[in-house]
Amino acid sequence: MLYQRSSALFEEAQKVIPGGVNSPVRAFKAVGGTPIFVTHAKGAYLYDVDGNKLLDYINSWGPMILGHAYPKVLAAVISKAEKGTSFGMPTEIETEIAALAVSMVPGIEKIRFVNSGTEACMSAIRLARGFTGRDKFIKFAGCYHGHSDSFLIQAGSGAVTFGAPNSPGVTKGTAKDTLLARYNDLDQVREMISQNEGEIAAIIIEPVAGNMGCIPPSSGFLEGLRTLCDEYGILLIFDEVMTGFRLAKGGAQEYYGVPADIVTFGKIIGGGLPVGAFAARKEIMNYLAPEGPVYQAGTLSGNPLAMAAGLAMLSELDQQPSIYHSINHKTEYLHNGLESVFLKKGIPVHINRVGSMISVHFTEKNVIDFETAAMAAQGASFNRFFHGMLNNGIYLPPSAYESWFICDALTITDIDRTIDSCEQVVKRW
Ligand code: HOZ
Repeated sequence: MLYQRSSALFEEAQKVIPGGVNSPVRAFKAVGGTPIFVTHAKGAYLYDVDGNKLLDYINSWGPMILGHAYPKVLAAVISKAEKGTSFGMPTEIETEIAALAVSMVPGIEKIRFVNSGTEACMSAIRLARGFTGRDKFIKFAGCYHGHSDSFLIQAGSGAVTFGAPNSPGVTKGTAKDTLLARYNDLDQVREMISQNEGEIAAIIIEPVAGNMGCIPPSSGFLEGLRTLCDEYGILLIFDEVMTGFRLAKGGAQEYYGVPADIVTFGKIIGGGLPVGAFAARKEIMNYLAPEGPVYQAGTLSGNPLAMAAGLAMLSELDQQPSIYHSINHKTEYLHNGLESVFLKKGIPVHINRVGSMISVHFTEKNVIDFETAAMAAQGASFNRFFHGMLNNGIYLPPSAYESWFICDALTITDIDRTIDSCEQVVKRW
């Protein structure tokens, strides 16, 4: 495949945009080569400026559960846009989508819309601190909760892809209140809590980690966190930016049957438009301004176009729960197909999968936390695999530290082609 026009556009972009991109992972620095400039997308496919057609396994990093340019989502956005694009005043549709989200997600009674997952997580921590009157929180190495200062401590996703999990610009004062634990290590969390008793406001976690590849919680881990939080008066925050409305209507809380105190959402709740949200029971949410003392605000929060897209997609998921069976089945089919290709060739891989999230780790060991994910990401295997697949028109996340996301527009024929492509790539391994 040729990427001449993408190359030229990348050159131009670098003159006026740092690194030529507006989010680091897109730059292909981790895998090498030229980032691909997209013109449009439909269903499971992306179309680029060089006329290439690519099968998409990132789906805008998660939100395109139904595929790109889904007709009902498009129609909702277009008809809203004709009536004005932003008012900074309340609109009826905000209550409609809030009520729908509250009906779909267990344990939440009120929800506040913001503009991104970063904002949602940052606000959730502030709310937890305000509610408990405590300053510290626990996060897990390799989990990524957006780029607000206190989360950029051993962060996953782009931060670790480029070897900067602790960003300059985060002050020591800020960093001291972020306690760092190993994913899937309940004993360490227990110890940390006892060393900081009465000081920890919250534990924030991606219930399925998706920013160090896909890593499932080990059996009993989420339940154990719940118990510890109850015991010590700590709020449990599930960052469901990737898992919310994707693993199940009610996200990871429903999928694992473990309730959180605060849940955060991102791109998915806006159907792919710039939206985030955080939600909890009334007792907690009523701490938020203007009802309570914890401040949070934004002109574009609850933006009508974003709410229209989110409402259209959530309604579709609510009315057609068979979608979950379908995307999970497709992901399992992909998992089995890829695994048998690698196995036949004797290439050591561990494929992690939960629902419609999946990632291939080139390693003999189970990938259960940041350390094992980082070990698997070393070496050239992922990059070779990425470029081999790309040459065959299959677009995977351009980093070993990112989960792949399956959309329902993907067909079994598409997946068979993906597995065939994998077979061709490993033939030349
Ligand atoms: N860090 C995001 C995924 N985990 C990537 C965002 C983007 O480049 O769009």
